[in-house]
Amino acid sequence: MRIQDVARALVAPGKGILAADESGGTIKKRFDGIGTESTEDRRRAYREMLFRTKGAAENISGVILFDETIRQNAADGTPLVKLLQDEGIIPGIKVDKGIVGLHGAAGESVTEGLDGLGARLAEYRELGAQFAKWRAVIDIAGDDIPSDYCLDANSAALARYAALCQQEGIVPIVEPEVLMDGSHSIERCFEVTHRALRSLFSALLDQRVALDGCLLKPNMVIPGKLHAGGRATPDAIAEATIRCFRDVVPAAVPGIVFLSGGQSDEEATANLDAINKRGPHPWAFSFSYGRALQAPALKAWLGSDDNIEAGQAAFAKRAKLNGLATSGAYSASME
Ligand code: 5MM
Repeated sequence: MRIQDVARALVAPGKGILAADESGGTIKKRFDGIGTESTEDRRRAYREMLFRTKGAAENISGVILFDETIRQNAADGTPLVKLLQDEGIIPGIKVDKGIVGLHGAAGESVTEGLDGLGARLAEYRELGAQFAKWRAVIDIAGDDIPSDYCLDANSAALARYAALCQQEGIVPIVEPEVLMDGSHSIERCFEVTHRALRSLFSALLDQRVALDGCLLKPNMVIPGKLHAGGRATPDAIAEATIRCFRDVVPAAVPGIVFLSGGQSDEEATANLDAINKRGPHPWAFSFSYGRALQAPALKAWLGSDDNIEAGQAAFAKRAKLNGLATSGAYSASME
């Protein structure tokens, strides 16, 4: 398939992406939360549970994997990638190597992973990956950050990654995440997200990335977790998010797949739904959730093989409700 076709398939109506690419430290934190030791076997068992969920392909177009997972086999010896492919779910891979402090910019970070990336992408392609993901982290919990220097350094890395992906026939998902950490208002999130996206699209165009062959994975425009005014309504979030994206995201991009970023599972669904109730839009608005798709499944599974059906039911429910939210057809009464 051409990268343009893969990108469109990932945002087909009613479908979105499962981000299951937690690195070692992050999956340990998630497993700590349910009192489960993070061993290679438990990580395999957990992800196998998700990937074997019956009917998941109705609402899940693709799964972002971590390096360990793309090489792992299910308990019966079947490669986990094959479980997905047999259901018509597209395997993807996280290729960034995490964040490091940005030189000369206290409190700011840049994402690493460009060295040798072309060769790694070629190997991942052989292992079955058709799309990739790279996440930049933009912290705004301070008056003077983010600096333009930080935004531009991250945009340059995202664009270089995206260009390498397209060279290897892999769809790049570009993820500039403006964090929800802090007490900032929705207007401040709007201002920073606007700046981050302007910087990103300028870099993507400079590096000749074909916009119709990539997907954007951003935060919604939303107040900080500690904002004195509390949570904004789905309607307020939808209004600010759409206004921001209409201003700076070219219509050539086929899809915008949100991260959940610390929203609860129900909030993330309600907010996506509110955005799509205000459609039609120039792009498909869908999801690429990690925590908002997995939190109830983790709680139901609790690390035990006895709870696999309960874990799968919890995952299937979130996938279905988010699938409905891609067309504005969700309602809170379905919870
Ligand atoms: C699933 O979490 C992803 C990997 O995180 P680490 O590299 O920190 O281990 C993360 O990139 C994720 O894809 C996005 O942040 C979206 O996930 P959420 O949980 O915010 O929806």
